[in-house]
Amino acid sequence: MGAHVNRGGDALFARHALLADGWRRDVLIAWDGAGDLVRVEPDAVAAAGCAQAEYVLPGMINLHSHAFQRALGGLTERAGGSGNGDLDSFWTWRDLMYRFANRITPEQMEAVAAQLYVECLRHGYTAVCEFHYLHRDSDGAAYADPAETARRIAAAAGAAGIGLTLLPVMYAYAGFGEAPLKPEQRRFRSDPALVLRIAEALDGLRSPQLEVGAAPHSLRAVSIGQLNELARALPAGRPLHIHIAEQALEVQQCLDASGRRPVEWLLDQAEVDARWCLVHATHLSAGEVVALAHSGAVAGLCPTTEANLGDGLFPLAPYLAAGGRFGIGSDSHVSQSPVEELRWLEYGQRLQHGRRNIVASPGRPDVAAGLWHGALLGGAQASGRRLGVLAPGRRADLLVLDGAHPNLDGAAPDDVLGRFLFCGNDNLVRDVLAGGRWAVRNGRHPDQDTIAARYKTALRQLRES
Ligand code: NGQ
Ligand code: ZN
Repeated sequence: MGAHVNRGGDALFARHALLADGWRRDVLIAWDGAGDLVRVEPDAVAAAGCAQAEYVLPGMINLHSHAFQRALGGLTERAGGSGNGDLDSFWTWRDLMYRFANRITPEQMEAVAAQLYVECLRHGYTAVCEFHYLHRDSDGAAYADPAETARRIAAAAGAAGIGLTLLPVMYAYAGFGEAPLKPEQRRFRSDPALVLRIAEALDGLRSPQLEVGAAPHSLRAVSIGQLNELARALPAGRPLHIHIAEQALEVQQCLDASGRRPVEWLLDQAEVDARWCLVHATHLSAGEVVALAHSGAVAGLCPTTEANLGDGLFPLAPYLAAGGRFGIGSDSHVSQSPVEELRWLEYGQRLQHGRRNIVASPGRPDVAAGLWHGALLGGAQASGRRLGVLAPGRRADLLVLDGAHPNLDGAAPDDVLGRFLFCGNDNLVRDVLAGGRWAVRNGRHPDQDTIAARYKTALRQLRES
C-alpha cells in the first residue's frame, strides 16, 4: 500500500455518540494509523466483528497544568504553613510550592508527570497543555540542553499516551515594574531568547500528538516588551497562554504599576486573538468581560485550584452571554477529573448567584451539555491541536462510558451527560482512546502500576531530600 495510507487504525460502533450537534445513534467511528478520525457516520450498520460501545463522547482537554505540583496535593492544607503568622493565602501557598519546586529533579519531574497524566486519562482528559517553567537546575544554572526538563514532560506524556501542548514559560521578574527575581524563583529565570530556544529545540518532537507553544507567565513576571517579542517571534498559529488576573492583590499591583487592570492592559498592549488562552481571568470588570469575550481568546478556568487557593469566582454568566469561550484546567492537580472541575465551575456560579442551572441557554437547557461542549470548544482552541469534536480530520480522542453502571443503565442519551457530571462519585469513564490508541481499558491504564511505582520512588526521594 502507498505510504500515504496509514497502516493500523481501527473502528468502533457507538449505539450513542456525542457529536457537535448532540447525541446521534448507531455511529460508525473509524480512525487511521496516524490517530486521525477518518469516518464518523451516524445511522450506520455495525460491521461484523466491529467493537461496539453504548455511550461515546469526545475526550476532554486539560488546558492548564503544572505537572510537578501533583506531588504537593494535600500537603498544603494546614493553617500557619507560612511560619510567620501570615493568614494562609495564595502567596503563602506559593512559598511552600517554591520550596518544593526547587528540590525536584528532572527524573522526578518525569515520574510525577507520568503519574498525573495516567490519572488524567483515566478520568477522561485525552489532552493536556503543560505550563512549564522549571527550566534550570536547583541552583538556577542552565542544563546543557535548555529543553532538558521540557523533554521530560514530553517523555511523560508519551509514556502515558496523552496528547500534549507543551508551553515553555517566560518568567523574568518577581513583580510589576520589572522587580528582580527572588532567589527562590531562580529555576524559572528566562527571557524571550531562552523560551524561543527551548521551543525550537522541541520542534523535532512536534507531531499530531504534540504541539509546542509558549507562555509569558503573567504580567507581573514579564515586561510588555518581552511579551510582544515572544509573541511575535513564535511561529504563527502556535498557542500562547498567560496567567492573567488570579488574585485581587495582583490586580491592584497592576493598577498601581500601569493604571490599568491586567486584562484591559494586555488587550491594549498585545495582539490578543484566538491563539491566546488567559488563565485565571478571575477578577474582571464588566468592560473586561465583554472585551475578553470579543477578543476571541479562551478563558482558562481552573475551578478546583482557584477554590483551593482562595482566588475567587470567574464571572461566567456575563462572559458566556457576551459570546466568550472557556476551557478547564486542573492546574495544581488537587483534582485530576474534568467531572469535578466542571461540577465546581457550575456550583460556584450557583452559590454566587443563588440560583440553579447557570451554564444553560434557550437552545441548550442541559447544563452538563453546555459545560462539556463549551469546555471542549475552548480547550481544543487553547491546545492549538485538532481536538474537541468527533469528526473526520480531528484527533481520535474519545471516551467510552460504563453503560452498565447503575447511573447509566438504560439512560436516555439526553440524560447521559447530566448523570456523568452531576450524579455521585464513581468514575464512569470505562475506556479512553487518545490519538487513536487505547490508553485506558475498563478503567485501567496498561502501565499504571509501573508508572505508579516510579512515582512512589520519586516521592520517597523527595521526602528524604
Ligand atoms: C504557578 N500558580 O505558576 O504555578 C502559579 C504560582 C506564580 C498559580 N498561579 C506561581 N495558581 O503565580 O508566580
Ligand atoms: Zn497556573
